[in-house]
Amino acid sequence: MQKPHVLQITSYPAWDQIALDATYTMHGLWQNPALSDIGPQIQAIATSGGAGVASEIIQACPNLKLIAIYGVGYDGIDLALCRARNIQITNTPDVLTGDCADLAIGMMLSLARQIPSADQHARSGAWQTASFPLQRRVWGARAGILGMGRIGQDVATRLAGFGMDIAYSARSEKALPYRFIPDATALASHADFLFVTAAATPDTRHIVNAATLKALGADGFLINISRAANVDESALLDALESRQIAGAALDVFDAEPHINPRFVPLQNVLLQPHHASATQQTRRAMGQLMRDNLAAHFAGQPLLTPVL
Ligand code: 8YV
Repeated sequence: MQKPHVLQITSYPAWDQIALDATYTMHGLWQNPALSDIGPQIQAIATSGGAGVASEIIQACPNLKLIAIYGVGYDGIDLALCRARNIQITNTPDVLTGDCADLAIGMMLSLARQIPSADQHARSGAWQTASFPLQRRVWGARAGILGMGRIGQDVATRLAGFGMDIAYSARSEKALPYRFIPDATALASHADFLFVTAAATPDTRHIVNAATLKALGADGFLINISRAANVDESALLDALESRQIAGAALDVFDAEPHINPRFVPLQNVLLQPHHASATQQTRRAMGQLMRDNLAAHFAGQPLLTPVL
């Protein structure tokens, strides 16, 4: 039997690639396949949350029926186009929730307690002549969570262990033991630590902007593990440079993997390479779920985790 043709947008760990190659004829986009030739053969696309799929690629594949995402975010895909073309989409929710929440907590602690600089202080010998400066206490502080989906809720559960006063914004109030503050700027005024965990949609674009940052204030920290589009990056850079906010910890950037050079000299920012879900265990589970969705599709079975 002929193996189905699958267009692959990004690279995967070897264990996934071996399994995909065994089952499908994979066409890596980075190998510059002539889409005008192979486009009509492509029945599915495998991509990642960050990479998505450009609409021109979808248009070049007239027989495309499924886009399987290795990741939870589907903001990089034109949903209206897929709906109109009857193309289904799957993602990998749940399996990555705990890792994303773990990194958010790690980023909060690293930023507030300046753990990377403290390491440098001990490592460099600077400790022999000077104590490390006093830092900001985390436990008991006020947290704001912008976006109370699975990841936001897992962040909240962890923050409760730090005795934090937790509030959140979401499209609607949820049956949760935290204060609901619908407006993002009002949430920022409440927060010492503002976590951005919302899925990126046209409605959330730059939901953290100059006004939100002003409300967060000189003692407030921003932690973004969602998508760069949720934050107005140039307003954030202005706020960090002028110390209008205390600091930011970021896992996502407008031009990632390129980082705006204005971030580099800032001491009040912690920079992370979009790796919230990047543990061995979670990436294995994400790869398995993506492949299970592909397999279900080609077997004519219900998809495990459909978005569309
Ligand atoms: C991954 C993500 O970085 O889940 C998402 O939407 O952005 C991340 O978990 C990505 O999908 C894997 O490369």
